[in-house]
Amino acid sequence: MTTFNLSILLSLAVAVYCMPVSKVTEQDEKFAESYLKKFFNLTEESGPTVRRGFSPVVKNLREMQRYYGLQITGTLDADTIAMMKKPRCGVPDVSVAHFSTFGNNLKWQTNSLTYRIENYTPDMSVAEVDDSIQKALQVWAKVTPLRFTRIYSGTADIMISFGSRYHGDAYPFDGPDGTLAHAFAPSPGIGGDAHFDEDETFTFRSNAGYVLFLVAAHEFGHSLGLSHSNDPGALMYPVYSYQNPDTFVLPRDDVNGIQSLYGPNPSVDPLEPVPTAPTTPDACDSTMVLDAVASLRGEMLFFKDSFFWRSYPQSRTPQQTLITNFWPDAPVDIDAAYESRQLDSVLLFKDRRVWAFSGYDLVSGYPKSISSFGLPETVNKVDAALYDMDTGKTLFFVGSNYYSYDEAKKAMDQGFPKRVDETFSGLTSKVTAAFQYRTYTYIYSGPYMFEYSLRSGRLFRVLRNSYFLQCSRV
Ligand SMILES: [Ca+2]
Ligand SMILES: [Ca+2]
Ligand SMILES: [Ca+2]
Ligand SMILES: [Zn+2]
Ligand SMILES: [Zn+2]
Repeated sequence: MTTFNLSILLSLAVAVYCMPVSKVTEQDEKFAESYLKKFFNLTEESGPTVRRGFSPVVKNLREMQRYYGLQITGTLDADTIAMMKKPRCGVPDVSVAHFSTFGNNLKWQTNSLTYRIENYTPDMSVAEVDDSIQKALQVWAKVTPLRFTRIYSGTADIMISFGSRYHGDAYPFDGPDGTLAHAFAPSPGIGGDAHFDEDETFTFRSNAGYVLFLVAAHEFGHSLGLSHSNDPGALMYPVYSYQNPDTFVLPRDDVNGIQSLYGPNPSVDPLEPVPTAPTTPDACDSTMVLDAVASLRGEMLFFKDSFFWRSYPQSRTPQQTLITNFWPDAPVDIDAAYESRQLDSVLLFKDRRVWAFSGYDLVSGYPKSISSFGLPETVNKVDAALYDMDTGKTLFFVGSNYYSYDEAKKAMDQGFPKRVDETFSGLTSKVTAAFQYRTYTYIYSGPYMFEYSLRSGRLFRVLRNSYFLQCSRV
């Protein structure tokens, strides 16, 4: 019999990129080992190491790093530990593609399912729990023929309960954070059931705890037969991230997953507008226009919609993540970004505002108005920003002009704005993003990237955005 342990690991997200290369403690090693055991099927009786560098731990560690798009080092580096400590669901991460199911077409044989809420959390009112659970099931009902009926006694297909530590199954919870909840794949008995860790603080819609609706909608995906997805935009991604429950729309990857099991909803009113399922930006889309690009401590950050890719110099596959997973207070769909050496921060621009983040934290005093840089009131948004390491100046691109800001003097330079094509030859349309990398200046215009030497003004090459943002699809 197959039971699936979906414990959710939630823990404080520690700063990832800004962390100095910290020493891995013995505690971290133990933590990592139990993480790999839980989620990457590391078995205890894996036997002695046969070949150096290919011990079961290293193999599982590499698998985990590949799954999350981390740099595949096979060692417990700071990024890997930080990812392991993020709040997540406890179902093992077995898929190497986007959505996945539990295999053998494990699904309910009927479209009419019952659910029962066995007990309540004191964190929320009864009405709020009822509403969260009902809405979480409707997420799936909207896109499938599945229908859910609530019962108040007896055994339902989906039994829902809150409990802490040992709570009657083989998968005890772990106290605050770490595991948030777990659910069981479709089958009689415990199959379909969803358990929530009472040691967490659940909320109706606030980010001051874990939004029950979001956790429950994810767990019900398991109750209905979905396993985890490695699409960072998917509801079935193992790591918890906050979203506003009022505007939540089930992402395309999850819709594809659940419809592969149950088919589409036959009773959709063709006249009723259906919100478009959000899709995750695809590095393999050669027509994609990036929102912004910035360097950060030798890494490259590529922003698009609610996501960014983070590229390590030595890694071939950039890691894609939600912007808010990294910086909960950050805007999405940003206009421009740059790294300020002076502030030791990354600055994100959207409309007339700018945010500065040092590590995971919003720098105090931000967000500010872009006029704090001396940009005129008539500028409604910055199209791109570029920090020039040689001169310590930041260039702000606005329409066909650009401004130069002196980071040390904290003042706009005289003689600006200038026309972009005065300095950057060959650029015929608007600048959409810009950054410097290894002494070259890269100016994006739509899906094209122009490589310059800023000092000589010489244009070297015209490239596609796939030059740095590599498409990893085989
Ligand atoms: Ca059941
Ligand atoms: Ca927990
Ligand atoms: Ca832009
Ligand atoms: Zn899960
Ligand atoms: Zn349980």
